Amino acid sequence: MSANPAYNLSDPGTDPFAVAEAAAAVIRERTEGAPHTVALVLGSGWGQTGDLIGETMVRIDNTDVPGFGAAAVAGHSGVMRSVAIGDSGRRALVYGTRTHFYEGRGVRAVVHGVRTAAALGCTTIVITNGCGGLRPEWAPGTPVLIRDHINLTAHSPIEGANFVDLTDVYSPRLRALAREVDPDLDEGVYVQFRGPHYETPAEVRMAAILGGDLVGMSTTLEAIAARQSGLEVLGISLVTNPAAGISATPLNHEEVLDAGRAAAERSSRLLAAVVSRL
Ligand code: 8IG
Repeated sequence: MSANPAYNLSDPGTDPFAVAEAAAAVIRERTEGAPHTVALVLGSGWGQTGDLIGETMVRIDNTDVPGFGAAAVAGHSGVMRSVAIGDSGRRALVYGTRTHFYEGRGVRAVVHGVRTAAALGCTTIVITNGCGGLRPEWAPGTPVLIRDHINLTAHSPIEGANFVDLTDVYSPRLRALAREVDPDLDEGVYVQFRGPHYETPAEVRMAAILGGDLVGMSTTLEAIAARQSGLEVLGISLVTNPAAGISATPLNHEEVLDAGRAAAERSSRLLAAVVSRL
């Protein structure tokens, strides 16, 4: 189905919102019209959240859904799941993987999951990531609420003269709700770099001067698209490493993955508790 040329997001003649509608139609059919109220994009370290929210009712291969490619990174799941939110009768759509801007497949592919969630009828999107931390007190494994962002990709998911307000991208209401679940949660400003390389120490110092607290390679483009579609956004980062130059040792992808795994349970529990209260 995703091979249908009408659903090719990289063709400028394609309407990305029409592809999102087609994707939502497939998900609706596979889930027999179940009411999805929230979608979650699970980044590094957040993978257990789906199981903690509730029972997985339906699994759908990304390749069966218009506009979704197969997983680009080995070990990332190319499957989306419809998960029961406890026994509320509501469902969460849980994406096991995301398209990163650095993959070069275009911004439309990066935000397609967000637009599909909106087309499906979700009113909230939870965007998570693993990232580098600029505050030395954030040990690897610390979850941090995203208060605001700085988009250093020099791109936007919005096409044409469409001036979307970004005053409160990361919902103050949802941040307050998360802090009810965990009053110790810190907040920070997330800076998206293009990647896929990590920053130099000078770039990390720049991010700090600009007002950043967290550095990563995702999230901001997705959050902008979410606001365009009217979704309420909750953003949470898992600090998996001190950003380059913040600690004395160089970054190592294996260490980053280990820290994510070690912290996964606490952060995933926290997020599942927040979703149950949405
Ligand atoms: I996990 O230190 C993870 N992702 N840009 N910098 C950037 N992305 C990251 C980092 C980091 N850690």
